[in-house]
Amino acid sequence: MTRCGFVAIVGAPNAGKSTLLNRLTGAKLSIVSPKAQTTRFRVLGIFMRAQSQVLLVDTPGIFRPRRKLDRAMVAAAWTGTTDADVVLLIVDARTGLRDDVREIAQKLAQEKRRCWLVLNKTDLVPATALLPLTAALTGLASFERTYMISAQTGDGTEDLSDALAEAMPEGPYLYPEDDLTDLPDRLLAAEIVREQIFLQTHEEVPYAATVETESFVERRDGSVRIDVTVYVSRPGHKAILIGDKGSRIKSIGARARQDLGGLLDRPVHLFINVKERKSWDEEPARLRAIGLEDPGKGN
Ligand SMILES: Nc1nc2c(ncn2[C@@H]2O[C@H](COP(=O)(O)OP(=O)(O)OP(=O)(O)O)[C@@H](O)[C@H]2O)c(=O)[nH]1
Ligand SMILES: [Mg+2]
Repeated sequence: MTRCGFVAIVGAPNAGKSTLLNRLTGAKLSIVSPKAQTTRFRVLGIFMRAQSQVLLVDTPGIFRPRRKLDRAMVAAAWTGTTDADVVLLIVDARTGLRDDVREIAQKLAQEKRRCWLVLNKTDLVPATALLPLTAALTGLASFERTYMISAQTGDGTEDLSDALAEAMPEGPYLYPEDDLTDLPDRLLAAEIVREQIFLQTHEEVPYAATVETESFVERRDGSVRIDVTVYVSRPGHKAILIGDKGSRIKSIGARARQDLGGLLDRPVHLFINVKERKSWDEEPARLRAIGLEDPGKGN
């Protein structure tokens, strides 16, 4: 008898959710950066273990949203939990029990979700700090289980994946056994460019940018030509992204091309066009392009 189920990974921004998804699947499916609010939409990652297919859903960090884009991101995070058989609440053990973590735990408790607590980044804190943090968190919601891991080093993650595989309900596999994600290559390409923008620019610049793949053409020689557009919402950001004599955009393109070549397993020709587009983050079409739903009018 096979097992198959959904596991949602939720938590505050920067807790290490995407790092965990990549670790458990053994593939780089979701982009990671040291900056908060890197992930903008749900990313599915699939792993197989002992007759069990685990469908992991990485979600955007949950925070108090302001822009329409932010509201759509947080809505996507909560939607990610609705079909989940298990919700993993990931908490950064170094930053500990902040108000945002408290609010998320309380909301999960209210919704009576089957929830496991995962303390992450244990490589950054002394072991003695973990028990008091666990105690404080377990007072907020009833977690079925608690894991202490480092998504970065892999410490403790094997136990977690064994337990997830066992916890999945009986049923047929929903995806072919060697699938890793349902993310289309076009979206992956845009995300890899956005990851470099998060890694190579600062302050508001990465938050005021979005990336869309305009064309993705396989060539007869086995390579692929990818054209992407970066939209920036603020005047001045275009110049920052392009950099002195084009140096910044060249460096973003070079790293992204290298990563994409590895992920797609073939040579990549990448062309990046930067356009200024005021208020793209309020435009339903721009949100839809990255798989988000328009959250409607709000505060
Ligand atoms: N030292 C250490 N760093 C980690 C660990 N897990 C994640 N990180 C780092 O924490 C930062 C945030 O990781 P992400 O995986 O992007 O976090 P996230 O929760 O997906 O963040 P958002 O998508 O912004 O909500 C990155 O710099 C990671 O390299 C860990 O176990 N140990
Ligand atoms: Mg993320």
